[in-house]
Amino acid sequence: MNVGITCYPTYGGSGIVATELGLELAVRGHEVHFITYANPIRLDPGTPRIHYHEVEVSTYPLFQYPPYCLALASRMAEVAESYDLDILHVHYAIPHSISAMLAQQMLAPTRRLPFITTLHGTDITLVGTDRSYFPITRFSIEKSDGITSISEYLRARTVEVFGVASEIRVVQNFVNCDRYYPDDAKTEAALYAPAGEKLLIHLSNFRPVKRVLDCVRILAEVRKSVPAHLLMVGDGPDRGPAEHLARELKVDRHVSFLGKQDHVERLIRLAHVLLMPSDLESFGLVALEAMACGVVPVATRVGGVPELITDAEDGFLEAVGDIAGQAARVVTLLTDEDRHYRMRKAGRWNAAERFCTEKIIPQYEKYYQDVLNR
Ligand code: GMT
Repeated sequence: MNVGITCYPTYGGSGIVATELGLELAVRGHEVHFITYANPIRLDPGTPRIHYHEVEVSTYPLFQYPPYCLALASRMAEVAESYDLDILHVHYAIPHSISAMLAQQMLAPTRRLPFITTLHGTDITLVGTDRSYFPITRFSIEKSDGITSISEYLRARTVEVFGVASEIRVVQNFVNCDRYYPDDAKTEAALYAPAGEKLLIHLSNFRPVKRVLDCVRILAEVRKSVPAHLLMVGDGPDRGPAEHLARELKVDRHVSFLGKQDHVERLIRLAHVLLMPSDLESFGLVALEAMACGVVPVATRVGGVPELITDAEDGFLEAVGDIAGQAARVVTLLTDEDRHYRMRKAGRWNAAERFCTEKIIPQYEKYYQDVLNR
């Protein structure tokens, strides 16, 4: 199949899923064309059967807001025609599905170009419910030839909020278990924890929904009973406030802010526990990546997270903002080796059995075929 993929190419779960999906499809023999404004972060354009088409957005003095959506639509139509695309798969509803719809209409006189929209979360829960984007988000969903969502929670929420009547196929997030694997010896952990402290890790885009300040508060609480060090991976608006809070709580020596990192799997497997204290997660890809690496997540009981983590079996789920509760779970994991061992094994098993690429990618391939056959 010739598949066109559009996503946000910078750091963020939806772009990561789109990129990893494209790479996996290419391994399975499909020709994959990324149509984005920059090279997606985890994409090596030298990979066989992977093609990258940059969307250039020209600016003119009249354009206070350069019309990216239109430039993208033009490029999608051009690529679809030149490379005989069978299908477009866009990740994140706004504005990608509107551009796909325009490209489809541009080509309608000569060829069919169905498009699938994958909903990732904030496109529905935050952006989509913003009054100015609500009608266009609903319209973009209704006009898609196929819709997938990354969790049952997000499917139900989309139906509830937008009253969408079309089928939404749930295709959950996935992880490549050959790249995300445990390192029980944690050989390089000493780089960050020279005195043998236990390592906690948090990875995100540091947006308010991630509650990164809670990570610092949890560390301060944990350190009252166990020596621990926190790795903060990623960047975004709440990084400054988190650094400030670490100084205020006098734990700044015990937190490393590492910024954006390309090979997160190398860092995740060094840690004992992952912190994901989010206000909302439609799935929580990073918790899945951690589980594949044998790192136990302590997360909040929100959105689609319970579809991934079974409380007290392969991770812990606590209430949003309950610092004492989350810190207590971390302390249990850092002090009870047997428990930690059982839970990290259960997490790896869950990741490999239910969410590995071999299980999930065929679901996308099948869905492409279903949409093409309609
Ligand atoms: O908030 C993020 O982590 C970024 C966001 C995105 O769309 O880039 O992530 C969403 O998509 C991920 C991949 O499908 C999901 O695993 C995340 O749970 C989801 N984030 C939220 O729902 C807040």
